[in-house]
Amino acid sequence: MIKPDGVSGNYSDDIKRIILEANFNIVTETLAQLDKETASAFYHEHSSRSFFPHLVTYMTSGPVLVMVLEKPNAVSDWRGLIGPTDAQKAKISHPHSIRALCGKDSQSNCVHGSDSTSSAEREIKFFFKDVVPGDIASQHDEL
Ligand code: RTP
Ligand code: MG
Repeated sequence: MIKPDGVSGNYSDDIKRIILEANFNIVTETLAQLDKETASAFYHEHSSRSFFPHLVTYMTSGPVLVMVLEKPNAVSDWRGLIGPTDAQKAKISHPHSIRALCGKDSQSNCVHGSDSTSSAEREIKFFFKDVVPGDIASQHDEL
C-alpha cells in the first residue's frame, strides 16, 4: 500500500517502477480514501498502542493506493524493499529502500507491507473481496 503521504507526494509512479524492476507482478490495484472505521479495522492489531489515534489520522489524511503484489517470496522481498518502519533510520541503514526515498519519520513512512503470509491473505481480502489469493505459502514465503 502506498500511504497518503506517498500518494500526495506523487511517489506512486516511482514506487511502481521500483516494484516492476524488482520483478513483482501487480495483480490488481485500487485507489481508496479510508475512513476512520476502515483504517482502525485495517490496523486493529495496533489499537492499544499510544500511536494508534495518530496512525488513524495519518491513514485517513488522503487517498491510499492499495496493490496486490505477486512473486516468489513476495512478503519478505517487499518488506526488504520498503526498509525499516522508521524512515529516518531507513535513510541511514537502507538508503536505497522505498521508505528512505519517500518517508519522513517513524509514522509517515509512505508505504505499508504485510508482515506475514497470513496478514497478506487477510489484507488482500480486506480490500479485494473478489480476489482469491493463490496458495501464498507455496510461493516460498513462510514468515
Ligand atoms: P506497516 O504495517 O504500515 O507496513 O508498518 P510496519 O509493519 O513497518 O510497522 P508497524 O509496527 O506495523 O506499525 C504500523 C504503522 O504505524 C505507524 N507507527 N507510528 N509514532 C510511532 O511511533 C509509530 N510507530 C508506528 C507507522 O506508520 C507504521 O508503519
Ligand atoms: Mg505492520
